[in-house]
Amino acid sequence: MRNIKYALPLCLALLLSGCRTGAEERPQQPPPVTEPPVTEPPAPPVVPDEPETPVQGAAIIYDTDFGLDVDDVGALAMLHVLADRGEATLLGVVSNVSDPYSPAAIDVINTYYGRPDIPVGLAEGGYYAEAYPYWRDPSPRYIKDLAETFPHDTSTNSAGVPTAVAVYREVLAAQPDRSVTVVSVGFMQNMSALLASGPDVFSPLDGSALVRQKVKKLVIMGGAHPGSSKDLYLAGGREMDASFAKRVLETWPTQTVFNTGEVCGSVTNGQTLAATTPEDNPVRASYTMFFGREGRGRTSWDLCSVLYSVRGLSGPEGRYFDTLTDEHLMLSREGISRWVAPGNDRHVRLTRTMDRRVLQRLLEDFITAEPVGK
Ligand SMILES: [Ca+2]
Repeated sequence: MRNIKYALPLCLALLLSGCRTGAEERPQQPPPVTEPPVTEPPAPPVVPDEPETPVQGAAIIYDTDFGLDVDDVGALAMLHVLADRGEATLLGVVSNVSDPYSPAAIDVINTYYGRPDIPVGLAEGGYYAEAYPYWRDPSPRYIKDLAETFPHDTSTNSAGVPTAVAVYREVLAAQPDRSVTVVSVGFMQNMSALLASGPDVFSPLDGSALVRQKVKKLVIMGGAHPGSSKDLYLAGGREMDASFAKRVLETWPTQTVFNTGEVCGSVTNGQTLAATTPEDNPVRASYTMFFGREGRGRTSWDLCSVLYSVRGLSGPEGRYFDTLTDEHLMLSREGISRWVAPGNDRHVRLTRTMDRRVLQRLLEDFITAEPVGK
């Protein structure tokens, strides 16, 4: 359109030589080599403003004890389905078990849902190095089977995988301020190490300042109301080291929402995977390997954390949760937790308002949905 302003002067200048507008007469001779009559510099190449993967919906980092229980798999599947629907963006996944099969198994799920390049990090320190269900013998170790059976490109040698802290710092540094939701569904040594981290190539900020600047909210699956002396994640697992959770509870600088064990303790998921999804679905395979047979469901602790983290208290199906802020969670060095009044402006506790069976159907619909494009 900009060339129009040159059309009239050009016509006037060329009047005597018979300027004509439009296509009223076709030339009898083959036209000369056509060059634009008005010379303008070529447009510079378009440089997109957006990052490579624009964030849609809730921006999520998922911190999981992937391998200890199987609801972590269902919750990761749910994040992918929410991402398929434009409701969430999975920025990174970090494992808080040190088992080297854990990142590879996470990448199996990411690959199945068409997101094979999501950064995956692994906990340091040797904690929980044998990621098997803590109440069982080590035999049903589904993450090893997943990594050895399904497509992925993540090393099963921990030396070839970035640390969880590195993934946290790189992902957070690249995001807008106060935009990221951290979903913690396992142990807390990654978040503790992040808080204690110093400046690096990704950010000049120390860990605490980086979290304060970039994180909107932390959602923790763990604890019980009114308290517990044996909560796995607060007490520090088999190592019984509560110092990681204690640091997070006392110094994490953003609002922290607790999905305590009883909120979704009666809500199951996964029982219809074998009947409704194909055999090459690794979510289905995880549940089958975990239980040793098909058709069994698992408690939806981690899935409820994902639902709240992405959708908040309510969604198209109605109201899922309410919140209470009149107490805060205290943790002793021995790992004994207790909710005590008054509130402290940071700790929020979820309660469930949706009927158990309605919520169960909703979660099952998520984890049995096939990936977009499959
Ligand atoms: Ca978990």
